[in-house]
Amino acid sequence: MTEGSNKVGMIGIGIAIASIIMSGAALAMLAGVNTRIDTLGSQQRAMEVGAPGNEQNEFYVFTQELNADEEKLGVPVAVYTLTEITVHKGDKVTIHFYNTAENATDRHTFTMLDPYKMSYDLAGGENKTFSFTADTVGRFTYYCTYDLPSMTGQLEVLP
Ligand SMILES: [Cu+2]
Repeated sequence: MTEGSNKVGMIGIGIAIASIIMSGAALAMLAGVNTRIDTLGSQQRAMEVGAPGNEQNEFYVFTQELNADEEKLGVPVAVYTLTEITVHKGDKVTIHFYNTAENATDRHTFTMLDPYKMSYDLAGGENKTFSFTADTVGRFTYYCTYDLPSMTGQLEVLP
């Protein structure tokens, strides 16, 4: 919950995030290195295309404060830059999680409940890389314990 000085940069990013929310197509494009597959099966899977320099199933998640008055809105205005992560069962998923806040006291977490139980709690300026195996199919929410109900994302594990 930054009250800091980097608001100018946040306006642009806030607009970008709003655009993403408004455009499902853009969201799908930014969802990670994996192309979203609606139809399942190994033939479809072979069509997945990654971005140059990225390993498959490797994702970068940054924290971001929207340029909005938290008090006035009555809801936390922190979000994750990546709110959809789509992988397949058996994939090794690697996440690079960055708390971009300038003040160390502005903490954010990347937290999931069972079956992907984990919680990484970072001070402002910290980052953490972690991996796990996507061994359970389904849709699972990741969230920040400090900024509920708004700071959430979805991990989708396809068969
Ligand atoms: Cu947070």
